[in-house]
Amino acid sequence: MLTEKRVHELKVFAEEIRVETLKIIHSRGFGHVGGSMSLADAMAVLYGEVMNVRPEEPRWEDRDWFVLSKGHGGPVMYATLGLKGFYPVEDAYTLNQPHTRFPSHTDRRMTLGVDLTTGSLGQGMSEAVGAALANKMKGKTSHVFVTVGDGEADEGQIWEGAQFAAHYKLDHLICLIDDNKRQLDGTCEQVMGHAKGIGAKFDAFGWNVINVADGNDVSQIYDAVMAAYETEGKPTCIVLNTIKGKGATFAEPIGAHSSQPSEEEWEEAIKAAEERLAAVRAQ
Ligand SMILES: Cc1ncc(C[n+]2csc(CCOP(=O)(O)OP(=O)(O)O)c2C)c(N)n1
Repeated sequence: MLTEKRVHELKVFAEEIRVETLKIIHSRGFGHVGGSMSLADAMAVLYGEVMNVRPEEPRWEDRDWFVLSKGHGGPVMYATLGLKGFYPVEDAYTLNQPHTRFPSHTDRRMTLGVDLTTGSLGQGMSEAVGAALANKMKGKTSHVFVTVGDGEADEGQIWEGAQFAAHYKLDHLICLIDDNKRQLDGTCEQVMGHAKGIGAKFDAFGWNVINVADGNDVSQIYDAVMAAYETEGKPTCIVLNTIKGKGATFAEPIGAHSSQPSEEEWEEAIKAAEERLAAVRAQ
């Protein structure tokens, strides 16, 4: 279990990630705010506590890998990696602009700390499965984390990867579902429902499944990852019950996917996020 002090530090880290995510997207004026902000707490736990990475040596052989299969959430990854020290976070205030190293969707050739390239939904799952199999064949004990959107889980490629991972008993593969209930065109229920739920599907595919009641709570996320570490012989899927746009004043109330707010709305949102960061720091 995490100490109270660590929980506090991770909460602060999550709010720092939110502030920077907003500033990064603001530098372009528009982008995927909703699906970036819902993941901030998971990113804080992974990069703030759990993952073994070396910012000074991004391609270190024994690192834990992270694959943002929902590659449109690039900004939350850039904020996290910047705050972690892979590069000055301000470098990412060039999001998706000419000559940037920070494209809207994550690209391993462009950004330090990005392990695999994503953006075509579903593909990151296959990539993560391949990385986990390669690690296993090399006898490595490092973990591969992959984040999949609940809308992204409509892709057939997710389920080919899921079947493969269970068959090859990839117990060092951990998939986090950002179950924020919305995708591009509306709610997941409207567009393509998951019948008995995404967790039930992964269970049927032979995975260990852990449901996290509050997927924006760092302690609950951490406990789930620790339970996944204990699981042998099968991969784990952690279903994070999250809020799309969490912490972005213009996006959270409507669960917006992509946002292009006015300059006044941007200023209001960044101010609110900075105030929340200060409040969490003072707790
Ligand atoms: C193969 C493919 N089809 C369509 C898209 C366009 N697209 C980008 S994001 C998105 C919705 C994804 O929804 P979800 O996975 O729920 O993302 P989140 O709500 O977590 O941001 C779509 C359809 C894409 N990137 N790749």
